[in-house]
Amino acid sequence: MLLRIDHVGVACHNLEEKIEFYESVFGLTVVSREVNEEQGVREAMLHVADGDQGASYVQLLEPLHPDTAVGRFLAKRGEGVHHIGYGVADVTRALEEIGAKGVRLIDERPRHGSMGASIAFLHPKDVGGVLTELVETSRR
Ligand code: V0V
Ligand code: CO
Repeated sequence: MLLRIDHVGVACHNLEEKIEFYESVFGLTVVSREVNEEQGVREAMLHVADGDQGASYVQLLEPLHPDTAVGRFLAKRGEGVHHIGYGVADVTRALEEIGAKGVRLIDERPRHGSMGASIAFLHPKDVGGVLTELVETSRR
């Protein structure tokens, strides 16, 4: 069901500073920047590699407000890995299959994600403490 790791989401206080860090230390390139009001984030995707099933990225996340998912995470845990996003062929179908196994779905239906993807989150408490995102890449 999981095709690949699409991205690793990293929470940070200052997006521009972290972009500069990943560019200068790892030589990564920003391929997309977006403000996602629904998710409460300003985010950037940095391309890591291409594979048979698609590309993989680091997603840097800065909260739009303290009272958001990433804002609360930063207050509680500080900067670091926030979630893992796995590529799936069909996010609606994956949600049905995973939900039927008793894993709590944060999103019952897909939301808008970075670069036109359809995304949905699974509750970290049911995935061994890992906030898990399903990503169906845009066909465009
Ligand atoms: C919170 N918890 C986490 C966690 N965030 N555990 C692992 N990884 C995380 N990232 C734990 C937290 O320590 C608490 O456990 C418990 O979950 C409840 O957390 P809370 O502090 O009450 O925080 P809430 O109210 O923010 O709820 C947590 C969830 C929330 C995961 C339900 O953050 C959420 O709905 N996240 C999904 C949306 C999201 O993260 N969007 C930002 C990325 P204890 O302390 O009680 O044991 S947007 C994105 O990736 C996009 C757009 C994209 O890829 O395209
Ligand atoms: Co993400």
